Parts: sequence; structure tokens; C-alpha cells
Amino acid sequence: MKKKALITGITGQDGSYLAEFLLKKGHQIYGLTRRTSTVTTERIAHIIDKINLVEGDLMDQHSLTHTIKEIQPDEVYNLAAQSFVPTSFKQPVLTGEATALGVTRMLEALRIAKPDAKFYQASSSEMFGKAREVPQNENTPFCPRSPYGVAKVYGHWITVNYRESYKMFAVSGICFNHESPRRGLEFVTRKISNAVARIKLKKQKHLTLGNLNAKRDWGFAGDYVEAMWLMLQQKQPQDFVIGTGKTHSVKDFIKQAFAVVGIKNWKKYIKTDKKYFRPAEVDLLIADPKKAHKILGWKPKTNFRELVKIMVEADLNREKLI
Ligand code: NAP
Ligand code: G4F
Repeated sequence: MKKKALITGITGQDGSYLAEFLLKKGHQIYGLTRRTSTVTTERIAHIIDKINLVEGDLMDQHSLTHTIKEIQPDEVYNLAAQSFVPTSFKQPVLTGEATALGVTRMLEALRIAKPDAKFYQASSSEMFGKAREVPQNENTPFCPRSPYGVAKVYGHWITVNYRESYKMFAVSGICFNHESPRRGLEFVTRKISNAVARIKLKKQKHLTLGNLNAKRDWGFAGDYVEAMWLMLQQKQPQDFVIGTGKTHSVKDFIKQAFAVVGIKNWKKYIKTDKKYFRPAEVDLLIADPKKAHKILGWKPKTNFRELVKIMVEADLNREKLI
């Protein structure tokens, strides 16, 4: 019998890589999608015939309970969320509904309809926020700096609570930033890789950004989905920090991206605008992923330079075709 995996957020960056990964493992894949007036399956178009899409929404308890009852999944990966930090400042209530309470709705659906399923919650390094220590590990206190970060802290603790209260196999992966050519264009790495490609092709003159000094621990999304799966293969449910252990500034990313297309005087293309600065910023994130190395045997395969190269080259190729 094939294992059944339900992925919420299957149309997102991570959902698409996880679906590919689990198909290779021989899983039967179910993906939760919400109703939209335009197509959102671009990232999974190449595997759409091999997976089953089911309609549901993190806002709607009934659709989640019904989905779990019908599918009876062995593994559930809760990747769906309002995941963009600036939007969380503009729509804090919606972010709380989806990114925080949505986790409780998923856990309730499981508790009622399939309590022995294994549950993965997509927690975030944004929970560390104004980080209390450097680097950040599983015991570092949380100090979120955005409604998104606050919502993720709720999602994290409710997952721990269901594990402790109902003995469910529910775990959180505290993932640091992970990127790819499938990253949404509004996130800083993809905004840069796409603009650098367009500048190289003379389709765009400038790139306007916000805080260039913020530092992030950036890895490749394709590497991180393996860690999610590994967490659900353990005997004991426990939480893990997943990251590379290296940090770079936004400025470093810009320099590296321009270097890929052979442009040295990158400064002349960069502008900043206050509208891209946040009401509260997370200045420095860097993972201490030792626990994941030791217990999961997981290490990232792609380094920073390779990641930037993959992203810029993918955008160059795509932009050449448009
Ligand atoms: P993403 O590309 O923004 O994808 C988000 C997914 O959630 C999309 O499939 C979206 O569906 C779905 N979604 C949003 N609201 C929903 C709702 N109310 N009901 C059902 N589905 C809904 O995010 P990602 O980068 O793949 O990240 C995956 C998860 O990991 C998120 O929870 C994110 O917060 C978390 N995370 C990401 C990172 C990172 O660096 N990427 C790091 C740490 C944690 P539509 O396509 O319909 O919009
Ligand atoms: O790419 P970002 O928007 O990602 P951020 O805020 O770190 O959040 C991402 O990673 C989290 C994990 O830590 C996830 F949980 C979350 O879902 C998301 O995937 O911004 C990165 C940095 C910030 O410091 C921001 O201020 O880049 C800075 N930045 C500078 N200019 C910009 C821009 N960010 C964006 N999006 N756009 C800019 O123009």
C-alpha cells in the first residue's frame, strides 16, 4: 500500500518541491487548494497528472475535517499560510486567521478524523525576530517582529500543545529562509534575481529595494523539503531548526547576482524607497542546525553562490523567452 500524504499549500514554492520529492518516494499525493478565479497551479503543472487536488481552505474548518476524513492520510504537511511579511502588517487579522488559527483547524481536523496521522507544521525563523542569541537553535527564545512572526509562534506552540495533550505525532520544522526559481517575485531574492536578468537583457533600468543591510540564512528550497520528510520518519516527534548556518546581507545577494551576469558596477542600478522598509525589522538570522545534522542526518546540498547562480540563470532563461 502506498503511503498517503496530504500537502496544504501545494501550489506554493515548498509545496511544489515537496510533492516532487514525495512522488519519488512512492507516496500517493493529495494537495489542498483553495478556490481562485485564476489558475494558481503553475508550479505543479508538470506533475498535475500524478497528484490529486482537493478543494479546501485553512479558513474553513468543515472543508479540512471533511478532507482528512475522506483521504485518511498517513502524513500531513501543513505548508499553507499567508507567508509574506509585509502583507502581514497590512492584513494582520487575515494573517492571524490563516497562519495561526489555520494550524489549529488542521490539528482539530486530524484529532477528530485521523489522530494517528503524522503532522508537519511549517514554522519559521521569523519567530526568532529580534534574536536573543546568535546563532539560533531549538532552545532560542522567540521574539517575533511582525504579525506574521507572531502568528507563526502561535502555530508553533499549538503544534507542541497537541503533541503533549493528545499524544499526536505533531512536529515543527523551524525553517530559515529558503529560495528557488519558484520563489514568489515579491520576496527579496527573487525580486533581485529577476531584476538582474531583466537589467542584463536591457528590459529594466533600476531595481528599487528597502533595507539592504538585513542578513538572512538563505538556502535552496529543494534541499529543505527532504528535512520535512525526515522529521516525519523519526520514532519520536520533535522539533528541528533547519538552515545552512551561514548568513549574508541583502547587499551580498545583490553583488553576487550581478556577478553572475558579469556586471561589476552594480551600485548604479540600485535605488531604495521607504515603502519597502518594514515597521519593525528582523536584522540578523543565522541557524544553528546541529540537531538536524546529528539526528536527521540532514545537511543542505546547495551553497549561497550556487543558489544565486541557479536563480539568476533561471530568470535569464525565462526572460529571454518572453
Ligand atoms: P508560498 O509560496 O507563499 O505558498 C503559500 C501556500 O499557501 C500557497 O499554496 C497558497 O495558496 C497557500 N495558502 C495561503 N492561504 C491559504 C488558505 N487560507 N487556505 C489554503 N491555502 C492557503 O510559501 P512557501 O515559501 O512555499 O512556504 C511554505 C510554508 O513555509 C509557509 O507556511 C511559510 O510561512 C513557511 N516558511 C517558509 C519559509 C521560506 O523561506 N520559504 C521559511 C520558513 C517558513 P495559493 O496558491 O492559492 O495562494
Ligand atoms: O525576502 P523577504 O521578504 O523574506 P523574510 O521577510 O525574511 O520572510 C521569508 O522568510 C521567512 C523565514 O525567516 C519565512 F517565514 C517567510 O514566510 C518568508 O518566506 O525579506 C528578506 C529581507 C528583509 O529583511 C527585508 O526587509 O529583505 C529585506 N528587503 C529589502 N528590500 C526586502 C526588500 N524584502 C522584500 N520582500 N522586498 C524588498 O524590496
